[in-house]
Amino acid sequence: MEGMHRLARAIALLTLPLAATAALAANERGNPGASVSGTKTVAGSFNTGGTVTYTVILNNAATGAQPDNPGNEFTDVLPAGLTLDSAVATSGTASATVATNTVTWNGTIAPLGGQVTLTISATVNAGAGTMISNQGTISFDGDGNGTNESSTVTDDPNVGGATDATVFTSTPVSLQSFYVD
Ligand SMILES: [Ca+2]
Ligand SMILES: [Ca+2]
Repeated sequence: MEGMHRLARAIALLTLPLAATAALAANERGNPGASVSGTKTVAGSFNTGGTVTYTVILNNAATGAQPDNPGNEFTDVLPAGLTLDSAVATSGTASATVATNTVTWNGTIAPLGGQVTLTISATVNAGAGTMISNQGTISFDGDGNGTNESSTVTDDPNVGGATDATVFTSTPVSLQSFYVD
């Protein structure tokens, strides 16, 4: 019996510090994780040769901050009917790689409703009547461990679903005055 007690105590002495160490590690990590979603709208001149502006708003609804982790937190490859001109952001770093028609963003987003707004400008190069559909990809750290393991896509808030692409149809140049009036 005495031997059993000693064994039990030895195991307890071994196990307790391990549990304490694990709890400490979780505390030190400290980030409960982010949950980032994004909306994307488009405005401008939809005729061939016209300039359109996409507004992307990234929002972090969770209690954990989104850190600037390895890799892009946002990526948007514009479709062939558009030529990328520029991209800017209200915080972090937006990059416009014209050669690949790709916008990327890196940065942090505060918890509980923190936002960053990206403004992307592009020129319509498709002929009239072309449906131009575009959706950005968001990468975020849902478990707060320093890597972006989670992803979602942007949503057009003017369309009913949760993750709708943002779509417009290019118009003939001659119709522009009609639409402006
Ligand atoms: Ca990053
Ligand atoms: Ca993670």
